[in-house]
Amino acid sequence: MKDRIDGLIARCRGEIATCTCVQSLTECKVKFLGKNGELTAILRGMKDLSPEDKPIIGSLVNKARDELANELTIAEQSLKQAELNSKLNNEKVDITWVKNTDKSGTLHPLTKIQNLIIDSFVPMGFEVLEGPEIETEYYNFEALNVPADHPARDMQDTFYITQNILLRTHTSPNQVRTMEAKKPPIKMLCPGRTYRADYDASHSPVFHQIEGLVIDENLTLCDLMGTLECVARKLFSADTKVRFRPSYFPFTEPSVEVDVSCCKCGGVGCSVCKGTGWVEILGAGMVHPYVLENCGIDSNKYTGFAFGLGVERMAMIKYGITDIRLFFENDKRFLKQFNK
Ligand code: FA5
Repeated sequence: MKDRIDGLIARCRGEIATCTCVQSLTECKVKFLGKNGELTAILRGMKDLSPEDKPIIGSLVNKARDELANELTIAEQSLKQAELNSKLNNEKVDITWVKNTDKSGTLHPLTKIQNLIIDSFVPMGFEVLEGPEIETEYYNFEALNVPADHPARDMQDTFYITQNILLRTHTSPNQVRTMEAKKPPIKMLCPGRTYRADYDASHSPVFHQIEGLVIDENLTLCDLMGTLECVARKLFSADTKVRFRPSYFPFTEPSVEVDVSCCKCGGVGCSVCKGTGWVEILGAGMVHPYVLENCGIDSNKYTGFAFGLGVERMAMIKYGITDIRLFFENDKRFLKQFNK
């Protein structure tokens, strides 16, 4: 019996040594130590041994089982480690790898139009500045000659944060901030996001404006008209007609609204221009003397003009888009069209 046990141990060790994966090791364990394994069969046969042999063989079988179980566990651990090492080597991830899909991002059409507008003004000597989107009532209204009870406040439906803090309804507060910070001559452009409680096909609660301000001696309405005509022709086409309509803004006097001939229909009338042949692009005017004085600028010495231009409106006219909401839906099929 002892020889049988020694033979079993030797065979089991031989098989352990040839196992190359955890699966074959498990099969080896079942074959020798399992419920129907060879060592269990020897244990079962012990009932036929003499009373003297029983404890001797029993101890040999137990010793063989403990030793083989231990060797199987050690072999299993080292095979598992080897399998893990090979997996780690074969499944390396190169986090610096970039897939070349030719699907690089592009500028949003509104960013493109904004850049185009800025590029039309910069050669004329305008510097580009920025201002806060969260404003005080003072900068958004009061300093611009719109006191608390002024009916003009109803022209711009305002998102208030507190009683005195609001989301700016236009970029005009930057006129005041610039005039407070700089001495004339001033020639600035301020692009930025603006907010109003508006929502329909041509009004969005978030939209973009570009403010322009020029302050110097002897400026007149003709300087304003010439500047805007020149830019409108650069942005649309050389034969674009520009129309100035009298208007009202509390912070400019006189005030105008500026229309350009519809570039979709050439002025005949279509859905973009609502059949009129004209589309409004901005509000403008000569800076009101009260505003100059509010900012510490001598209104007897200096005059100036300002304008506020709607970026979405410009993009709609240029691309013939009839619903402003398309700009904000992030539908790639829409955005892709401007990627040429
Ligand atoms: C103003 O906001 C004045 N601050 C403009 C100005 C500046 C006048 C300097 C004089 C001197 P108005 O409310 O008209 O004006 O807006 C200017 C432009 O912003 C409009 O012509 C339009 O193109 C755009 N706009 C206004 N509201 C919205 C809106 N809800 N969605 C999209 N565009 C809008």
